[in-house]
Amino acid sequence: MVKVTYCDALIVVDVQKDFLPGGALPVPEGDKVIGPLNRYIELFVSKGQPIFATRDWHPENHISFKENGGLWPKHCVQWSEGACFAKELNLPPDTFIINKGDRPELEAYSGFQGTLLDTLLRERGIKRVFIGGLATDYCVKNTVLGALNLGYVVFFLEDASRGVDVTLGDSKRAKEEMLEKGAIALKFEDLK
Ligand code: VGL
Ligand code: ZN
Repeated sequence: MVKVTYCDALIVVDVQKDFLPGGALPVPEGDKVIGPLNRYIELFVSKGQPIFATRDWHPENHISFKENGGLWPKHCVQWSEGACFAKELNLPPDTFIINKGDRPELEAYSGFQGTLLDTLLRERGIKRVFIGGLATDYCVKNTVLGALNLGYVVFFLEDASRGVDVTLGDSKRAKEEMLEKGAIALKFEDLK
C-alpha cells in the first residue's frame, strides 16, 4: 500500500481529444485512461495535493508533423478542438496546466522539457510524482524518465496509461525501461 501524503503530486499527461479514438493521432483505447485518472484526481483533491496536467501544444508549423519532416500527423495544434483536454476528464479548476512542444523547432515528449514543471513542483515541496496518461511509449515514458533524472520518486500509473505501439511491444518495453530506471508501477488499488 502507498499512502498519498503532503509531498505528492499527480501529473496527468496529454489526455487530449486528438489522442483519443477518432482524434488526429489516436492512441488505441486512449479513452480507457479517463475513468482511472478521474479516481486518482478525486483522491488527490481529497488529500489537498496538487494536480498538474500537461498538454501537447504545437504551433501549425511544428517539426513533429509529417508535412514538416516529422513522424506524426498534425495533432494538438494550439487552440484547436483536438488540443482540448478530454471533456470527461474531471480536472479541478486549480489544475496547473503545462504546455509543451510549443516551439516550432523542438519536439518535447517530456513534460519537463522547456517547461516550468520542475520549478512548480519544487516550490511546493513535492518529492514524489504519480504519472499517467497518454501515451505510455512516448510522453508518459519521457515524463517519467525526466522526473527520475531530476530526483523525484516516481510512480507509473499503469492502469491509467495507454500506448500508441507504432511497433508491437513498444508500451511493454517502455514500462520495462521505466521500472529499470527506478519508477514504481502502481494501480489504484495499491493506493490509500
Ligand atoms: C505524443 C506523439 C506525438 C504523446 C505527443 O503525448 O505521447 N506522442 N506527440
Ligand atoms: Zn505531439
